[in-house]
Amino acid sequence: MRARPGATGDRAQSLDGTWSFRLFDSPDVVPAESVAIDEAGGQWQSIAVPGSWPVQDVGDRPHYTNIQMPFPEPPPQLPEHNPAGVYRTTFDVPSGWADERIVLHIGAADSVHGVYLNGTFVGYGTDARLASEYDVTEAARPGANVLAVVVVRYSAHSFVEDQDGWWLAGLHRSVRVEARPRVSLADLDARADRDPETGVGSLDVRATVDFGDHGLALEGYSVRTTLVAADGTPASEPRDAVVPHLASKTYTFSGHIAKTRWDDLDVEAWSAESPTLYTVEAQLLDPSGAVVDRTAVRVGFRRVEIEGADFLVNGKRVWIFGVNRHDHHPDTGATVTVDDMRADLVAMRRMNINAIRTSHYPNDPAFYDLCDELGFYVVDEANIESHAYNWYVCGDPRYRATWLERGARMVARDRNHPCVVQWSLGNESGYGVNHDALAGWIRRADRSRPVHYEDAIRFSGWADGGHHGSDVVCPMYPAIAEIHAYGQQVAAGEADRPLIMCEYSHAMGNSNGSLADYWDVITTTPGLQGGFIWEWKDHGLRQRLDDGSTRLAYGGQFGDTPHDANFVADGLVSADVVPHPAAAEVTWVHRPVVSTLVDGGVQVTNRRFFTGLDDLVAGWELVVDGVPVGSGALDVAEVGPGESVVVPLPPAAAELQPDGDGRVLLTVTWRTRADAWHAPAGSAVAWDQLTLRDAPLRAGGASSDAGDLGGLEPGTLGEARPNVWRAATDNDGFKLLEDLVRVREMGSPTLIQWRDAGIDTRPAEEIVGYSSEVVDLPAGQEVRHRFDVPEDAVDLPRVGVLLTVDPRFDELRWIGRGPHENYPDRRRSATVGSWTTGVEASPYLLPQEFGLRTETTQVELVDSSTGDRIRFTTLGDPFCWSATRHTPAALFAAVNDSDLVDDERLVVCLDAAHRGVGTGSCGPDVLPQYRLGAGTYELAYRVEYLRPAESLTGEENSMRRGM
Ligand code: IPT
Repeated sequence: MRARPGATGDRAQSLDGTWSFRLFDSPDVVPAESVAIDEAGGQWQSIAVPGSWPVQDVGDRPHYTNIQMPFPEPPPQLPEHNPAGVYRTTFDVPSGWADERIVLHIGAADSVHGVYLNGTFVGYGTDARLASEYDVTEAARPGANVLAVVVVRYSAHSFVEDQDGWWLAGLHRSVRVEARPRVSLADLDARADRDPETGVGSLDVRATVDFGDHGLALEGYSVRTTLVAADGTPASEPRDAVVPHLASKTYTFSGHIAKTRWDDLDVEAWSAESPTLYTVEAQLLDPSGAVVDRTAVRVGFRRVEIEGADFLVNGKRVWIFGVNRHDHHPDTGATVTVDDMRADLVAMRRMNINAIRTSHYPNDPAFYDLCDELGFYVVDEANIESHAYNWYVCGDPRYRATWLERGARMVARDRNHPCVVQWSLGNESGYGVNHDALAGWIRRADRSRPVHYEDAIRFSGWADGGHHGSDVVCPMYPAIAEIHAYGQQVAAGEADRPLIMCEYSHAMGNSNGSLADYWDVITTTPGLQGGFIWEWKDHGLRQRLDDGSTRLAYGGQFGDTPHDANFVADGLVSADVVPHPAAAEVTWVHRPVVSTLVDGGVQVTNRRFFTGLDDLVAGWELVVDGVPVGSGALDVAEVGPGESVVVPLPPAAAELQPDGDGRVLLTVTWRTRADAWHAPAGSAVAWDQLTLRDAPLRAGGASSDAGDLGGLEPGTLGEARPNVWRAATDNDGFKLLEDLVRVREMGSPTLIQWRDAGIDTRPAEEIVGYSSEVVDLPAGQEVRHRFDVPEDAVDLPRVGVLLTVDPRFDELRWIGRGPHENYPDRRRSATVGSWTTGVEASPYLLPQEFGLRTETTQVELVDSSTGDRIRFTTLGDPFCWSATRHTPAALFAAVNDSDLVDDERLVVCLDAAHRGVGTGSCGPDVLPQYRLGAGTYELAYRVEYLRPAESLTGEENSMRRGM
């Protein structure tokens, strides 16, 4: 494995495309003739390379497991049924390659593979997420060549590839052949550094020369190296370095490595905010001075280091706004294109994400190029996860070399990328001698980056344990109280490593509760710098059903067993990269500008570390009791990195009296000034809603000349019945995996407790005390519901009513938190305002509660074709509500969103209180302050029926006058 890029132009030939393929039940029954030069018959199919075969309909299916292995045999034994695929293709060796070495590059094959060229066995590769290269010069022939690759689904290596994801198989990354000179630049290791104090850059280039068949090095070769800026201008004079050779001093000879160093470079720094790249060009010169090989790698000048308990990039304690990412595509499985990867990064930057952990293996090589260019910090993770045999394999000497090879080959491939800021030893593999061996190797090979490994600190202690295995404290799914306590240890001098959560805020279904609460603590506690949300994307795989329709499927839906169902669908975005509602909260929590209210105006703080805010423009909006009453541009002078400035309040806001009735809010929004690679001009990247007058939200008065419910057709508006059930979220408990919860104590037991108490089936009146009062008004009704939640029914999902409405009401307008779905513990991104939406479809792959809006004083159900409206206005506290086409019972009964059918009615829930969502599917359950305790709850509202003549604007104006 090497960092030197592959050959291009007429020195390379891509073998990607359609190959022939045959599937066998096991490698033992693969006939020798299937890899022979003249293949003898049999049923061959066509298959795409690169591609995962289980998503190509060739007779083997995808299989999903999380921790458990897909088969029962212990390491290193394998199941009898172990599909093996034989891939065949042909290619021509051009006549111009006659004097060259010919190398076959297999981008990645899952699990292991053997290679036959023209019937000759040329090698065997064992890492499903790194390339294997074979020198096939001997086996290749001028003209036509027959290549056969046997790929085996499971191998002894599967026990260290037990990541939480689909077991796919096949040649899932690109394959090519290339010509290399007989004497060549085997590798280029370019170490770029920049002193953050002085701004002076240095570059250390080590070019390794391969003398091929010549054995002992030839004399007189040299390497000429030049640094080139992004615009193509030279950033240094070329320098020549002699390639050492084995003369008399074998004792001091350290390899055919030509070393060149610059210590005084005037270069710009690379960071995720300002990803300036340079190119190192290298030429290999023979003794006559002729160029016999050349290559180029990109570098970025930056320094990462740990100082005290701070992880520094260019001297700054940056925030890690991170996410865990797999290479996944709903149609092609593990095969992703550059466009797919770019689409991920675009959607990530829209959420202000600046860091990625390549969970849990080295990603496609092109991914790192994109991260270098676009600006992301990467924790690069070795392809090692022995989760099912957590404590066994990591100490097994039979796997020692595997550990080293996987980690060392990753470092060898990715070391030149400025985006890589930490090396990870892998994921969830216990902590054993094999880990320390790899950590030792990495620390010697690359002193410029810290080592990261979660289980080292999990089992040996955050403050003082696992130092051999991890330079950072990188726990998964800790409680807020735990990370806070660690920060206290840092403050007390009892701990000295930065804490960056390797996984947190599990995005499974309706989730990411308390994300903002995490960040309240992270930004105010020493030693804490952020973390990586689990995870970026749902791993749904598109599946064609018998009726011709398609759905995104999860574990078990291919008939795969054993499986872990929808635990594979836990992303911030769907498999098709459609953001889930929590994306807005993620964007807000990571926002690059924070606006707060201070004496004298609005304080604007630039949370970036290296760049100003010139690319953004600010605007303000004044909101009184949820109704916008004015807006404009906010004039903010230059705000340097990390700086704050105070700007005066807009006059309209400054004129307001601090005392008085009605809540007055000022929303400050920062938008992109021009089109950027990640978003068009005008996209909101940061916002804050500031409270100018902290009075209770008032609701609008009764509509003056309308509101006669008698005007509604009978049956339009159903009766409001008490309701304490919500279609359980994945965080409430796994409806498809109850055994996992009961036996393995994974996920949250709350759903089981609810079901045991019959909360999903019994009438709400049996669970809580309930009474209601309805007063008919000349216009509409006043309705008051009272709920008494007894001590033994605590932790209810919700307390409120459910009513159904004629489905012709298809638009929703409200005054409250929005515009996106929000819950009590995931709503800081949702501002109080006046919003409109259509009736939304379920956003989650596994149907569950969705669509709530909190802190609402008024909601209208609108018939968009006639303009008719049914309006609910609070008579007391603001309420929560949702209006969807599904009852909680129907959502709970459905197992895939493709099963959902629209209800005949619009299903409206009005809640006095609603439980938070938390992250209990993997991590802390809902915090106490977002749960529903025992006691009395009231929900009171006026309900009116309005016809089109009474325009909302008129009433908004009357509310404004009442200010
Ligand atoms: C942990 C894994 O690291 C990750 O791959 C994924 O499984 C995630 O959490 C849950 O979705 S495993 C968990 C048992 C802590």
